[in-house]
Amino acid sequence: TQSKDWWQTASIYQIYPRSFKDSDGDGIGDLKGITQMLPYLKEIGVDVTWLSPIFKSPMADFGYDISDFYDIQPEYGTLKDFDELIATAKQIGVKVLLDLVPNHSSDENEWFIKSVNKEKGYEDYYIWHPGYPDPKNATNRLPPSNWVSNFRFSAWTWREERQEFYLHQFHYKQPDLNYRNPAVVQQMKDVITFWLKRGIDGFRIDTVPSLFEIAPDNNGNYKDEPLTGETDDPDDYNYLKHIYTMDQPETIDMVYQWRTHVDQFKKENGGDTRILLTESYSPLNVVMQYYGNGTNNGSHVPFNFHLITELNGTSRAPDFENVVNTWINAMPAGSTANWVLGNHDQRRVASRYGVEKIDLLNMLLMILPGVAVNYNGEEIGMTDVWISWEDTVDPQACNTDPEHYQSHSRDVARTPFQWSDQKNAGFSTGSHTWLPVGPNYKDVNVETERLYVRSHLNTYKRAKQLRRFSKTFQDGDFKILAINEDVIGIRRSLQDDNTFVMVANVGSKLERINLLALEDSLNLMEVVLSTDNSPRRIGDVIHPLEVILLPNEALYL
Ligand code: TEU
Repeated sequence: TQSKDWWQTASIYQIYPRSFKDSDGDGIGDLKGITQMLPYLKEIGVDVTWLSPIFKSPMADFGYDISDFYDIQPEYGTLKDFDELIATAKQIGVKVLLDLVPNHSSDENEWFIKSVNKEKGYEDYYIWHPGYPDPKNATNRLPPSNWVSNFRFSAWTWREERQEFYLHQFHYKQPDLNYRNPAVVQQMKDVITFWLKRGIDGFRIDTVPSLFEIAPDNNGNYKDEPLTGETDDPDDYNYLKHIYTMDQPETIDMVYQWRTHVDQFKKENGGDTRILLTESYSPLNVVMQYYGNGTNNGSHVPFNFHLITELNGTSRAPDFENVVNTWINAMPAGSTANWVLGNHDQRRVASRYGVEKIDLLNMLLMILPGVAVNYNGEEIGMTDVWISWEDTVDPQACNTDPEHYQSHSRDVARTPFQWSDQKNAGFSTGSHTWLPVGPNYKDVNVETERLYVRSHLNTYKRAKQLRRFSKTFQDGDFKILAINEDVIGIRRSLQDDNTFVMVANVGSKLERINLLALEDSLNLMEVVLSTDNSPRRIGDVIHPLEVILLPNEALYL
């Protein structure tokens, strides 16, 4: 088999910088903290990390509202700290991806301020519209359309100075850039070049489906979106079917242009392939177009969120098999699969599936073919942290009320990383952390889990090592062994190399399975890895005629 490019078997570890490691005691994570912890990434076998936004920002959406795309948020450090981070990462062999947030900027970005003031060249940098007179109130104006923001309320906000509304698909402090303006398209390419020159290996691209909205008609009017009927609350994002604000045809082409741009950068500057990861929760047929269309290449990794959106703790083995097959069968020929277990917008995987399934899931992630994507904390089994209304800072939750915020809050998965059983879980020496530390940090933390042979951390590490060093894990054929409703079976095999079988009991009762009935070629099998609840030890030999599995137990054989 042809050897794969570095990213095709990568497992990518997302760092949420604000919560990873605080080096200066202000209760907020920073770049020096990340640099200091790069050896930890190496220790657990991570060779690619994606950093959520580290750019200058008033933090209305914790960095997804950028006021200067060419500078670092002072709380996080300086460009010099960034260069040091990259230099250290290169030294120890960790690739670094940054978050590109092209859809919007902060309202405090100088581009927006210039646009508000209609400065030459910036008039159409954002999406402006005068709206309509209010028949009921002469001093009021009505917004251009019924469009709703992801974080509740109208997607249009009135700007007094300009006497016009601007569009924002997220917070009102995140005005949408206008991609029908070539100057904006060029500006974002310049941003890409700037960071590539500083030595990064690619980008995760934020909220791709919202890049373009439908253009106004010949009379300058925007179409209203139709109602879903799901809710009668017109401020709720789910009130509307987002057919004019999401996944417009121009968006796919923009991704292809960015791919050309990073490929061109490599041609001119050499080095390894720079990659693009795209974030979209769009329907499968749309996500597949991000890969490319045969003529144009697109995203290397159009995120596959199905492990998040389609499955949970009650899913049966055929549900898992279905999710895996669906993606693999839909992929264009020659592309690489990817699997995302969690991220900073979702409840923690240990809470979605139940913490007793964390090892099983990390093992599943590592044996699936293609790119694996983990969110920091999943390797130690961090769980959602309950946050009071008073402590809530996520704008998506703050825009609701004390009765409803919990189902909207993303704070629960963004609390400080749990390094040790010391003060603030070893995250910060400060007197206060920006979000509270999870109450289980005395047990669930890196230092403690290092000490036990059987811990989430050590299971993760070992699974990760197999992925890094085994040719079969990287290049082997992939086959699902349909066993029963409760047991997932996966086989990876490569000619002249080891065959690996994973069996995982996602059900709630003890299972006895006969692997020989499925694969007559299997001999006595050695346990290569087991979940922390397993009575099996690495090196135990078992007979494929009867493999016994406890609930939530998984084995690599
Ligand atoms: O999220 C985009 C996105 O699809 C959101 O609607 C997401 O599904 C929602 O937050 C889940 O509750 C990206 C970022 O990942 C998110 O953190 C940002 O808030 C958002 O873009 C705006 O930049």
